[in-house]
Amino acid sequence: MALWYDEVHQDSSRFGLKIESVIFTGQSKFQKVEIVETASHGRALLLDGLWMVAEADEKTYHEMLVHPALTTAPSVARVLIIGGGDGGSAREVLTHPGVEEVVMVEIDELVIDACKAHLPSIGTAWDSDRLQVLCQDGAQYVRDQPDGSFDVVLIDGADPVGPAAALFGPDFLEQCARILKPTGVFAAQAGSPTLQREEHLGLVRALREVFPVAKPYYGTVSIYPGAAWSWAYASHGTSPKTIVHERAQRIEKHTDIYNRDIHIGSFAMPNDLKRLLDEDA
Ligand code: SPD
Repeated sequence: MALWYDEVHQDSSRFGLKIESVIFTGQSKFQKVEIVETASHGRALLLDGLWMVAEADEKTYHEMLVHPALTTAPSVARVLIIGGGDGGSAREVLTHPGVEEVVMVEIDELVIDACKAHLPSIGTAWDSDRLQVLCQDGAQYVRDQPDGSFDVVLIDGADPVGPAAALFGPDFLEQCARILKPTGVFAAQAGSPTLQREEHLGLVRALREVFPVAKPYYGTVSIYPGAAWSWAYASHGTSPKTIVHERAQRIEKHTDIYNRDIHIGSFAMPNDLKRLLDEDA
């Protein structure tokens, strides 16, 4: 009898993958952590039964979270990642030689330990001497940082339920704006523009309350609800379209998804979302 794991989304839709074997299962004080071998997507991580990352499409997610910010921020010396316990975002950030220090703050040590042990293809930069990993509450960490202390802040959290819910609220976003340098760039995963439309719009609107520049951008991640996915870019003035070409050109040599055409195109919006966000349509 074949084993299937389904993510049930808001009691109205589900996405399932056939499982070849369960590699790891554990319970932290925050959530259930599982790593499975799937029939179609390689190894995958689930938190509380929700698909977080799979080897087959993690680059569509991590490259698009990281590189629009890292190719447009005027300086990328100090980068903060909140969440990101599988190590994929840190790996992509560290491909930029201008990055001097990455601080990654993941609340759940079990996620890091399980991913280090069982998803080594994703977290390939754990040993970098430019990476500092902290296991603590990311929201509290951000509150404790001085003004203007990071060039880039990336939010690589789960969806806004459970431990990641605090990462979508106005208080947290205000704190992120405060710890960014004046030219700094913020980027976050921003949910499904179809199946999580209210959460997606809510995050963009909340960002617009605290940042002069706040733009959603779009792509696909096949294991996430609806497969259509989004991220949000925000800054005190830096534009997502002002690409530092020398930096982008260098990373395009190794990226599977990201390139400058994808970068610019991902900021195109369908008319219905433009109208809902009061943009000209
Ligand atoms: N629907 C799940 C969205 C999860 C986004 N972050 C996943 C972490 C990958 N590093």
